[in-house]
Amino acid sequence: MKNKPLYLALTTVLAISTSSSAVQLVTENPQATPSGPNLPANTAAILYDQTDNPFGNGAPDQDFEAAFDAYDAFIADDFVVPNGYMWSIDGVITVGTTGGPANTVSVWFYPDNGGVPAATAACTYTGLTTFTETNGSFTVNLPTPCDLTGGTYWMAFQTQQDFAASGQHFFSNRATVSGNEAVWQNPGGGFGTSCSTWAPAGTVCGVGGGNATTPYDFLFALTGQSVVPQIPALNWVSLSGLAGGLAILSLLALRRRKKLY
Ligand SMILES: [Ca+2]
Ligand SMILES: [Ca+2]
Repeated sequence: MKNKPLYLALTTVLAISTSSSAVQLVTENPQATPSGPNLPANTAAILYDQTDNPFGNGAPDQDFEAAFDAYDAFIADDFVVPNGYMWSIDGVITVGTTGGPANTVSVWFYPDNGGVPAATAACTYTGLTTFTETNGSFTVNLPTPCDLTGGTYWMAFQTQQDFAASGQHFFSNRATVSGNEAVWQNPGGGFGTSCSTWAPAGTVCGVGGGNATTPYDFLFALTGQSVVPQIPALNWVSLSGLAGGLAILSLLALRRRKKLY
């Protein structure tokens, strides 16, 4: 008991130290209440929405400055484009919490590979500044749409903000799981989890307040247009061209037969 005040004093000194080796980055943000989501008034523009049932926690999804590169992490969650349709995605709405504003954000759309994102993205948008932020929740406008045909895809997301200036950013969790459980990765291993590649965020990586039994998703929505790809209509010019071609082929076949007899 005698040593306790000294121990407390030492931990206080370590906690307030500004050297990068003493800073403790964390894998969850349980106290924070997210702002948003900032869904557009035009509901016809919303292609996909899983911004309901907040879990009350969040996982790190941040590209830190060089001193903390080992902590760079990504989140991803899945959605389904119905067969027979093409989604032209022009925006992403996210819900999160943060210590300060982001410099840029990055968005990727990956095809599915057995319940995790595939190795190669279908669309990549890095270092975007085309967004509005409300305390860690983003409305991102993609500079060019991402066109996806029917199938399962993953939206991956990362903010870029320096810990020294803006602390940590966390992507807020959703208690309900749609499709696959959301995934997370920390390639540099700074957070000390087993997830150097994509793995279920809650039940495997244990970030965002997750544990071994409770899966969760992330809160996000997609905007854009859903279209049914059309086969080009035949017009009179193409029809008459086709008829002319068939007539010439028939004539040639007839002449060939006459020569044979
Ligand atoms: Ca970094
Ligand atoms: Ca999901």
